[in-house]
Amino acid sequence: DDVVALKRAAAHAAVAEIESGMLVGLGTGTTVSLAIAALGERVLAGLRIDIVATSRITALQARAAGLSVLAFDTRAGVDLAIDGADELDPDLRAIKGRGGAMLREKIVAAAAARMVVIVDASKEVTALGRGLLPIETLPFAAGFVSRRIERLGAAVSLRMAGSAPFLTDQRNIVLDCRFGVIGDCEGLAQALSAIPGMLGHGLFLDEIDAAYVGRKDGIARLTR
Ligand code: DER
Repeated sequence: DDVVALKRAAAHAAVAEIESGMLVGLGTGTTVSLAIAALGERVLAGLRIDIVATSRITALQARAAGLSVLAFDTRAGVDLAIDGADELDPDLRAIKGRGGAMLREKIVAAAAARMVVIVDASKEVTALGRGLLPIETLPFAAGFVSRRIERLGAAVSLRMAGSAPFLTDQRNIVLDCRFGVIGDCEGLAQALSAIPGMLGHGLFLDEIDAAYVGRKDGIARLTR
């Protein structure tokens, strides 16, 4: 349907930025999956790159597309990170984490010389907080961290996978937090980061350098 076409157009636009010799960090989600397919075609046509993946599923998809997947743990950075988002505001701040790989995505985004987000227009918001804000924490800390987040004003729900809690690749749990529209993003990010056991939150306030947005009237390229 046309959302997939919008995602695909944004994905292709970002993949066009990639040059031979780059180490590219790939996020996780359906838009990144479309970027992986586009990247596979460019590699077949002679592009020489290596990638690092932010999740097992992304690594599998990348290998299946014929890409060279390297381990991230031996590296300090990547040249370019390409990732999706759940919400993107006009200042290129985002909420991420619905795909369950946000902790690794935030590390790779921070390690990237340049981070580009690819979204369809449905992800554009005027202010962050329309949907849920994911938090990754240890199973051990579920009750403690939930209570601390509730005290910050959110309704907190443990993300489930069927009848059991969803587990990330790190075998941690995800708390989906509903704050409502967030007035002070920086303040909330600092308050969340101060909670012991809060391993990662979905507020990406500084990481994103550019975004390709698939809109019905074409691709918008937003930069800071
Ligand atoms: O978790 C994330 O932030 C992912 O990037 C994901 O939510 C992006 O969504 P998509 O499947 O629509 O690309």
